[in-house]
Amino acid sequence: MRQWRELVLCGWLLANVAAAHAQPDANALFQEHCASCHGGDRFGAIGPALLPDNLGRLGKTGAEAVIRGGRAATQMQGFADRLDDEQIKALAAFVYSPPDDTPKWGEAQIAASRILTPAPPLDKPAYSADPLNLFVVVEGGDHHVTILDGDRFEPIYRFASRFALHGGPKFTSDARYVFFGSRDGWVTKFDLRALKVVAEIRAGVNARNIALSRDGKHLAVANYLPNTLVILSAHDLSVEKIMDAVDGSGRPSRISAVYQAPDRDSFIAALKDSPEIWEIATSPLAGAQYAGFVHSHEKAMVEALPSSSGLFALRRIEISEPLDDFFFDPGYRHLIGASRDGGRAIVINLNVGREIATIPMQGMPHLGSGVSWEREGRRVVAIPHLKEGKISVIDAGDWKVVRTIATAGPGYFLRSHEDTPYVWADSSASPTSRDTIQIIDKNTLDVVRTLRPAPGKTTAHVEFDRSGRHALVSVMEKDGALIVYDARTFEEVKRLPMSKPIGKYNVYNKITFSEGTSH
Ligand code: DHE
Repeated sequence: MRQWRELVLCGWLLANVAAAHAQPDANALFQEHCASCHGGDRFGAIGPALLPDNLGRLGKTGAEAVIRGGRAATQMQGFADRLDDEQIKALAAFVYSPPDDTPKWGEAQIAASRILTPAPPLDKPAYSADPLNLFVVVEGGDHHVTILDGDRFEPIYRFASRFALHGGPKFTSDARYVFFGSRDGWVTKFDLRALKVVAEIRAGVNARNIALSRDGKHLAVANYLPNTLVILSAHDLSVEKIMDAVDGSGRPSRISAVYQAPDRDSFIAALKDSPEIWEIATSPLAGAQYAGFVHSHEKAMVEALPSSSGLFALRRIEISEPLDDFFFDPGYRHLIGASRDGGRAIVINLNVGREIATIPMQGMPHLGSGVSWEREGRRVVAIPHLKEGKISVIDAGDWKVVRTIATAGPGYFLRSHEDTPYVWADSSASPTSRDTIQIIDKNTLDVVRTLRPAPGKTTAHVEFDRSGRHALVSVMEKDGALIVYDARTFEEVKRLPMSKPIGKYNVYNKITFSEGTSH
């Protein structure tokens, strides 16, 4: 009897020790604690999608910190009182694992997500500031957007955005509306006159960015998940077309970004996994011309979609390798894309649909951040590098490197304006000088001033006001700031506290497609 009791006790002890060392069931924990906000499939609900691509740079340690302590100013509460360290680690690893199923996010799901909240009619703006000199500031720290008066540098409105907006917002040419895209695929239409969100829709599960057609009628959304390019009506965000991202030989691909090419009346999309670029007509006339643009061997690749009218006709441009991150010359005749290995840039003439030059550019050029101007009678393009402390200045006529300017460190963004003699550059990709902004003379190409607005803090992304007289710089930290500089004297004019202001966009510079800013 005693022996039998000892055996039972021993078995009980062993089972408990084993249980104590068993790996926590991350999926069960997720369903219990997270699914109600983030969706049982992790594709997002009232909370953001929790998939590796959506979480991006947060990292597993960052994810653990959020699960443990929550996220300030959001509904995300901390779980430190309910979950132990091992369970938190298991959950962080789980959200960084690929999903079992490819998300189904087709027309029905997209359409069902649409929310319309029209603003009452207004004759004039709900504020006294110059509507063309507003800044739209995306604050990534607590996922808000601030609308800033660009003359007084005072916030006039602040609202909660979707989680993790990415890429530049896109403005209608009359400055009335601005569109935002989030990494979770949400598109938001905001009325800049009424200061109100008027429509939202979720166009994908993991999106990259958005683009608006020249006539302001169509909005394209580039998706990683699923592999689609979604075209929405810019009027009410209803679905106009879903294009499966499949290359000319039938292989599926992610779309890494979509750009507006107003002078061509088209969208240009980069395929992430295929050596192919898409041009999609945003007017019937542009689409009808595609057959004329291409060489005879390319004709078969021009697909008239969805009708003979030519609207949304697709033109495939075959290239030698997949390219990311595009810069377009003024007029949108040429596109420059970065090679994956970061060692060169490739120039494509969009009219003839073929590569015309290769520019050796070591150190991962960040072409999307290029700016251009006239220098000594020639158009030049300046490009920062993400892996080397330098800026390449290229002649846009012969595609030769005119000068390589040494900087304090690798950086993300460049900015200028027609009415300033300078280009402003950051070194935010540098571990040692990420707090440094350098100002370069557009004529001599010399660095004329180095600023450290907030020593030790990541400082990046500049945007000029409408007149080019002020430059606004972001201290990209949670307890960050927007700093207004006099663009002639480089003196600080004002410092506004903000929550990681990752980007700011001046309405006038955007709608006029200023050569000194991104499009
Ligand atoms: Fe961006 C624009 C791609 C990481 C902030 N970023 C863009 C665009 C592309 C791009 C293709 C142009 C789209 C547009 O404006 O319509 N970004 C990528 C990446 O592939 C990369 C390296 C990795 C990724 O996770 O996607 C990347 N980007 C970042 C960041 O980590 C940044 C600094 C902070 C963040 O919150 O994501 C960041 N990207 C930005 C900003 C713009 C942008 C602020 C708009 C710049 C502008 O002035 O227009």
